[in-house]
Amino acid sequence: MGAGTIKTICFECHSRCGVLVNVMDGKITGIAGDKNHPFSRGFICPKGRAVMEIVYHPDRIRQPLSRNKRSKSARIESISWDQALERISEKLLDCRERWGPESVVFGSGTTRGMAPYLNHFLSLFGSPNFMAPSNMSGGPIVVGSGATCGFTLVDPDYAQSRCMLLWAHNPAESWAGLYLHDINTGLKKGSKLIVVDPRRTRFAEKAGHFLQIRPGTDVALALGFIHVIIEKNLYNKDFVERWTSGFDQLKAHAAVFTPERCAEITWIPAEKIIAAAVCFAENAPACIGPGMGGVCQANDAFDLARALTIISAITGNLDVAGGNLNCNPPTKRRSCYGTDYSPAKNLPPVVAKKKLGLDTYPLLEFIPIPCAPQSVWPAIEEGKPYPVRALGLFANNSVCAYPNSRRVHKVLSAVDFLFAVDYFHTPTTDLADIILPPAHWSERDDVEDLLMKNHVFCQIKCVEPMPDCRDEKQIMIDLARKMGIDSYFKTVVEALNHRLEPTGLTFQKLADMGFYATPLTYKTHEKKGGFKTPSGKVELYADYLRSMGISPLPVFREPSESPVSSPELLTDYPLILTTGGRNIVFYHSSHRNIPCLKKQAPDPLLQIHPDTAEALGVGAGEWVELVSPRGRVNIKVLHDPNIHRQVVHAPHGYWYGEKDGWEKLNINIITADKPLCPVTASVPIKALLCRVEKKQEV
Ligand SMILES: Nc1nc2c(c(=O)[nH]1)N[C@H]1C(S)=C(S)[C@@H](COP(=O)(O)OP(=O)(O)OC[C@H]3O[C@@H](n4cnc5c(=O)[nH]c(N)nc54)[C@H](O)[C@@H]3O)O[C@H]1N2
Ligand SMILES: Nc1nc2c(c(=O)[nH]1)N[C@H]1C(S)=C(S)[C@@H](COP(=O)(O)OP(=O)(O)OC[C@H]3O[C@@H](n4cnc5c(=O)[nH]c(N)nc54)[C@H](O)[C@@H]3O)O[C@H]1N2
Ligand code: SF4
Ligand SMILES: [Mo]
Repeated sequence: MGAGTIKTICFECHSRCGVLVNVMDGKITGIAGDKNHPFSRGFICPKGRAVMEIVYHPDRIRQPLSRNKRSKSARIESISWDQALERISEKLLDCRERWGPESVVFGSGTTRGMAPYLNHFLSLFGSPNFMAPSNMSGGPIVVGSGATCGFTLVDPDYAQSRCMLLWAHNPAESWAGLYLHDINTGLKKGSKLIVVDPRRTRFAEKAGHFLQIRPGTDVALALGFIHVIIEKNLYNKDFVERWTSGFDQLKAHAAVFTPERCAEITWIPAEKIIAAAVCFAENAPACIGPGMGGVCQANDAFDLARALTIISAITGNLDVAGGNLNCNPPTKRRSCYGTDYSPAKNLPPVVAKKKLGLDTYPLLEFIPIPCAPQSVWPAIEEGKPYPVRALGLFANNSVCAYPNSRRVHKVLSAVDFLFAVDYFHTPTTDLADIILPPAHWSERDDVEDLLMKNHVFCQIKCVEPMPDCRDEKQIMIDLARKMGIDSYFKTVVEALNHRLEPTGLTFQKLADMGFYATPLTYKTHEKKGGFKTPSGKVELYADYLRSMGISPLPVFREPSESPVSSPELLTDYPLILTTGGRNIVFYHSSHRNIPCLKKQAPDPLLQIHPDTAEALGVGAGEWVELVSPRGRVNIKVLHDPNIHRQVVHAPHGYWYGEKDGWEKLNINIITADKPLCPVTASVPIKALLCRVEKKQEV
């Protein structure tokens, strides 16, 4: 590993592009995209190219640290790995003894590889509580489409499609490595493109149909699509007859969502809605690309995922080439969120049922996704439904990433014991009792199957970890050993081989191959005689949900804060705020300290129509205050003549480089965190109200 070129995959974001990493004298000296990677095909983005600035950054945490939060000085000290793991071990064992294993929660931010190894540890330790932001990320799609057709909508087959519908999704910034090649292949072959977004994104520019939607009204638009498709007799009769249940109820339900009514709700002209729906229905095979955050951060996220699945179903586009594929990773039950690791599937039912959030969101017992942070906070704040005493956070800057940052800050300050694993200090590690330094992706071996369709990829270590930084899998192995959890993995290779067992490959063999793929299959329902749903059909009307108090049909509900549902707020907060559209140079709150990336987008920019800005007396480039009923943050004005005059957009993840930046620059200071989707606990951070204030001269 001293020198040479290593073919591996980049973990700086979800796309996991194939990369070739040059190494000299045990150090990374260069990186390039790998043209032979089946998805990214040579693409590499600025984050991937920044690998050397990230790995060799002077601020990288390089030793375990301890902080005595209870002492006045709260001084931070270096300690040995043995001391750090001893303290964590003692604390976790003590919590288990005194308050039960469920009083220990492990959390991770967006998936950065550790979910299976953390879940496996929790299963053996006895806690059902793995926390992740799934409720505001892909979770509602998985739950909503799973409840409707038995698989998830997240695998659109763009390259073979004749019509691509990007719904709240801007893959040019968010999934460039994974999807750009396929989308461009589709476009080159003449595929139609429909974009549903309040902002005129790069793909909206190219789209034949751009539906500029009022934030938070997506379910109404989706029901409008269904209405048009049924009214115009454009649905796939054969599929509907054979493979769906409840078509008549759906038809009656959608009947009132006429294009005119949808136009009033969504602010999209009726003719545009009709034209886009007709285009989708007439150009099969057609696929829907649902935004992972765009669709999932709404008060009706479950219903939106259901409605999108229904659009795909009634047009005959489920599980067909060019439609929305039904993919199973080759690692099967050992995949990233596979059931072999899931505490819900491995713990005795009475313990599994204690998973935080299940009392309020019972459907999540059947389609298990991690605990929502907002279901964990009350357990720390008020001991409800039982106390949580220890929290371990892996790759998660909760304070900045999660809505209502002040509350998150309070919660993390209040928990008895917090340990955090991160490359860099953040407002979250600032609250930790113990901080552990992980190996960077270029310094560890791993496998990846999440969102990789029918593929599993190999990530090969390029260089040894910085002295005293450690592969997180090794951290778990060392912790398990200290805690006497004997059945945990003994080596990293054993853990990786375990993941790969269903493929019949060892890690070493996969490393030689780079990746392994099973053949893509279509129309599983025809082979298996049905869909994996209670009725065996696509549940257009899901009768089985009624007993859980959930509407059998997708229902549109106004966002909780909107010109319609809270007109009393409009005088003070006249603008609609949507947050968190991705920028290719950053991953959430990460990368703000990487000079070559920071200089490309140094400040948070508020997209606002120039007329709106002018009426407020604020000019382009001016720092203003963005105010919601929950607080205020500083942000810089960016004129966007293409955004609606009453809508503004603010990016998330800014905090770095300014004292108390997490309170001054971070949009989540003013977002709301009450879960409003009654099924998935999704939080509505894409449709709120706000106002813009000129900054007072000081
Ligand atoms: N560079 C980069 N890439 C990332 C990430 C990152 O932080 N940086 N994060 C990753 C993660 S964890 C996730 S979950 C995904 C998110 O992936 P996506 O959800 O696809 O995120 P975006 O690509 O920003 O697309 C969301 C789009 O929704 C639009 N939008 C906002 N409000 C609404 C609304 O009410 N209705 C509709 N229809 N559209 C709306 C926004 O304008 C935006 O263009 O991105 C992943 N990729
Ligand atoms: N307002 C608003 N807020 C949002 C969103 C939005 O659209 N709008 N999107 C939400 C979504 S979809 C998500 S998924 C969450 C994401 O939430 P998080 O994943 O928590 O995002 P980050 O803020 O990037 O925090 C990740 C931390 O992990 C560290 N890190 C990176 N890689 C590794 C690694 O391999 N190991 C370890 N140990 N550390 C690592 C980084 O240095 C960083 O400090 O944010 C959510 N927050
Ligand atoms: S898009 Fe960029 S950061 Fe994401 S995997 Fe590809 S090169 Fe890495
Ligand atoms: Mo996410």
